[in-house]
Amino acid sequence: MTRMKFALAMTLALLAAPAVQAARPALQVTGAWSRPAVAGTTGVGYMTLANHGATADALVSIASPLAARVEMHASSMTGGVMSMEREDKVAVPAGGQVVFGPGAYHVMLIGLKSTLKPGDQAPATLTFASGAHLKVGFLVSSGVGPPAGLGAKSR
Ligand SMILES: [Cu+2]
Repeated sequence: MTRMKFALAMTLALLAAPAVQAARPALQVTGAWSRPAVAGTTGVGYMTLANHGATADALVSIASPLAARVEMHASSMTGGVMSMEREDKVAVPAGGQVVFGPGAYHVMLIGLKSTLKPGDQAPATLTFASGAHLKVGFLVSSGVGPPAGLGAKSR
């Protein structure tokens, strides 16, 4: 009887373990959105990137089947002029988060192979310095702001 209860408890523990891990991965993307853009032009992507793990990581590359090339950019204001620069990597501190939003870090989908229409999901794969990969879908808004109800933090 006791032996059987133990076996059952072990089975339940083993079944539960992967579910717990899947519910809270170390790296997580939330509020990923994009703006409408015509094929052949450049699209933009915004998101919040969180690192729940105890080890610092960095986003080092992004690829999308919808774009010829994807870059990480940082916007900055210098002398009243907004400019942007390509970043080779974006650090995501342990237990911290990085916000990609208008006027800050953003993802550039260069050479769009198809038009991004409101309601579309632009798929991309994020690659981190640790070797981790994350799949993300940038939900295309109907205007300049994030899609309604997305809960994207755009700052
Ligand atoms: Cu840019």
